[in-house]
Amino acid sequence: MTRTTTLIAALATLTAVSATASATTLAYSSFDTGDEGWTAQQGPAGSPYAVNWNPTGGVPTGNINYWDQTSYDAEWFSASASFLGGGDFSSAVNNGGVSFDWAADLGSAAQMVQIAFTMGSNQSSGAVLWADAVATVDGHWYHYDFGFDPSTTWMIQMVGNSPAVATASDLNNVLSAVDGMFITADTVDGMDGNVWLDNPLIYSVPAPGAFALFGLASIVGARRRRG
Ligand SMILES: [Ca+2]
Ligand SMILES: [Ca+2]
Repeated sequence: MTRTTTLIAALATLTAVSATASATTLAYSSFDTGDEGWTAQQGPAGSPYAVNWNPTGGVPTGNINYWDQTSYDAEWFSASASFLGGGDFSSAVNNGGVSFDWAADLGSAAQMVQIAFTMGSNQSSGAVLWADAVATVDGHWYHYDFGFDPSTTWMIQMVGNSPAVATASDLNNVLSAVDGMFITADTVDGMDGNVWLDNPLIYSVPAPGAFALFGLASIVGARRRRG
């Protein structure tokens, strides 16, 4: 029994190390010490509004919050320039995605939460790439994760064109030159709804390395030799 317990503990440690080592953070905001320059705005060219920073609450703590203050306009959380960095996230296409923790206290019966990326948003060659997920609206935190691959239906609209389902080539194109990232911050226009955001993350996941498997084999081998 002692041996089994020890082995399970070793496996748990190995799994934790493996998970930590395998995901590469390309962009991240914890909101643990401030709003990190995020705002809320009516899309790429819209007016920015300040968001509230909450030092407590969140996942596990520190988050930003937007309260819908304008009628008839939808607002999105808008990523800061420092979050976007150079704007090249193409290494995560077919190999990563974007995730965040999100909460809302007011919404429709089939509320959607949307994530959108813009490229060259003020140029004739610009594009918007977006995806939606059905949201749970009960004031509690939920985690949303959108893979940069066919597991998520990404839509694209190039300037002057109709929306279309995005191809891998489209994902590569936009995600190599991102100049804006937007997440739903207003669920019901003109009503007193609150939306909260924490842990926006763009990540890539390298193919599972042989190292973790090798380590596992070594542990099992060592146990067997001792037995
Ligand atoms: Ca946080
Ligand atoms: Ca509004």
